[in-house]
Amino acid sequence: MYIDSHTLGEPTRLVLQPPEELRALTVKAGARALASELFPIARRVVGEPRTSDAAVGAFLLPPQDSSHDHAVLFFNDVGPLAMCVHGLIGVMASLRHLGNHAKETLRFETPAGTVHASSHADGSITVENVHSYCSASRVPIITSSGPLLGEIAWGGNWFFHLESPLPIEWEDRQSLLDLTVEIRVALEEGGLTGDDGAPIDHVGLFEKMERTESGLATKNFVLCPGGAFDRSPCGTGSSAWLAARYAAGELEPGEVVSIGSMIGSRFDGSFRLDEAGAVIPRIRGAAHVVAEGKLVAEPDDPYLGGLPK
Ligand code: PYC
Repeated sequence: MYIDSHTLGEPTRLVLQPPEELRALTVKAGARALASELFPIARRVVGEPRTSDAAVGAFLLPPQDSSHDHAVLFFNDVGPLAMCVHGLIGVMASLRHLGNHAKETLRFETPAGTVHASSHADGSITVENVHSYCSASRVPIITSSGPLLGEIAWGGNWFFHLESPLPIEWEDRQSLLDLTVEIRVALEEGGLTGDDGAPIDHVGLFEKMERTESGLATKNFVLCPGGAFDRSPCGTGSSAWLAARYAAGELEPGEVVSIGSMIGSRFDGSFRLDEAGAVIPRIRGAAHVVAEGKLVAEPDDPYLGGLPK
């Protein structure tokens, strides 16, 4: 059985009976398996023609460490994601839909580390994400629009972020997509990676943060690994960006930034510092359940493994 939801426009498909092979594995080993031998199973859950290219899948598993309520493995149509904030907000809304109201805050194992998600009385959900940080700033990159400077940051996935040279508007989505794809190719060709040598598979363009009487605000466009853009303001991307703004001296713990997406939906993003001074982002948003269903795999379906990427 699966439950489909969207978090501020970005779809999540939660699969309640994950493949047996995943149940015995740690989340890190499960993510590795989803990147290799179990990838065809992931492709039967997300991506065209079964769902939209933008959808993120989630397998809910028993935790290995019993101090957690669940383990969760996120993936998209090209492989696993170490963490997904919009996905976790969707999982929380789906659990609520199933009648899981027992605890306000749930603790999840993810390949990126432990995260918490809390339901609020107004229906919104806050994810307290993994320690996020900026690993390099003012990184030059050459594009057909000229040289640009960006930052490499971790928010549960690796991001290259830069101030957008283009307006972040729905009508400009093709130009934004072209530019971010070009940047990702330049990152690959330039051998730029995350600290652990992992590919920087997300690219985010952000509007310069505004400080007005009504508060702090920005807006982003985020290219996801499969080539779709995030319809939500990308929670792991927002986490990485918040950590980078703190590192740049532009933001203080507890300040709330309204972070907008391409479609006008908004997360509230803030962070606290832990005992070691590390940035722990908090992303608040809302999700809606849109469908329940059962996946069927007909052996003669030529597109069981999805459409070519
Ligand atoms: O919200 O973290 C997120 C996310 C990652 C990829 C798509 N959404």
